[in-house]
Amino acid sequence: MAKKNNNDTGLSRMLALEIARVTESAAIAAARLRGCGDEVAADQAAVDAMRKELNRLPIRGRIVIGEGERDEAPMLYIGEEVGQGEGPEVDIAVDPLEGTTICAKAEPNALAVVAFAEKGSLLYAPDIYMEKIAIGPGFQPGLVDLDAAPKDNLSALAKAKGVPIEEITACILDRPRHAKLIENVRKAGAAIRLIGDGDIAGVIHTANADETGIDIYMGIGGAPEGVLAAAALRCIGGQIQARLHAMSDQHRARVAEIGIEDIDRKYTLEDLASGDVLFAATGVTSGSMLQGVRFRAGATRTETVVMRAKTRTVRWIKTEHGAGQDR
Ligand code: VTB
Repeated sequence: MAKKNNNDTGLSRMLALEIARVTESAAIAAARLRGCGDEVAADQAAVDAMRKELNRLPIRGRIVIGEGERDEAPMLYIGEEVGQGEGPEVDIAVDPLEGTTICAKAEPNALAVVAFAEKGSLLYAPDIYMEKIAIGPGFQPGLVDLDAAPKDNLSALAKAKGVPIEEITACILDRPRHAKLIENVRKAGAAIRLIGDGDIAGVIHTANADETGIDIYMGIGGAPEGVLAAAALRCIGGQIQARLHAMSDQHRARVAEIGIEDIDRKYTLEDLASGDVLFAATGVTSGSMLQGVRFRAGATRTETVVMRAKTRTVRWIKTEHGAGQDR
């Protein structure tokens, strides 16, 4: 019998380990500047470190979700080619420092995040807002819906879980634009975990409600973050629905420019991220999902989660980076 070749479809298995170096490196660079009050410097350090590590990989990578357009972001801009220029073609979504503000204040849950996907399988989302609703795995498809009233979504979820609405917790970004949503969720009787930033983690938390205490993610956050969160859900299970949310004519023009014809389209999980996907996140500051970077004499410790859609493998990697490393 022919030997099974694990590399014949999807992404190379080797990348599942290599990808951890990419987020570890970005997280360490950002963590050196945590609590310094300088969001731009921490973000730049993460971008530089992530780009350096991506360029070491044996891939023909292309940034599809990045730091911005070429004219506004000199590094990891959309369309930039990374990697050594040989090997598989990989579409890459990056958020070198998810939660720049929380990192600047040394608050919990800042992450370095990246996703690798087969070419053409991530939504090329513009850098505008996106409405999102997400729940964990094990529920009937379509249980919650962006167009349903918050009360109806919460009661459907509570019923499916076999608990009263009062035992459901929704995660929502603490923003003035969510005033009505927050009011409606509270009126329905559910609890709200308000977060300052970091809706990638907010969505991922729904996949493990028993531990995180978060049953549902609701609200408007960044569209790039929506694609990255979907990449993670493809690996760990769960549902997400999303829709672009333009706040200005400039946003609408940007959507048209990148070839999206129907701005009101409701995206499913598979529309946001399909095929084989690898997702990695390293904690910059400690949070409910990952421990942050810890600097000790002689060694720096990181904690990373790496997930793969094809096999649904989830690896938790604790790394000690010795002092002698070439970084
Ligand atoms: C969210 C949040 C991110 O952007 O996506 C948010 O999760 C959306 O933008 O951490 P606003 O801050 O304008 O609400 C981030 O804060 C990253 O910038």
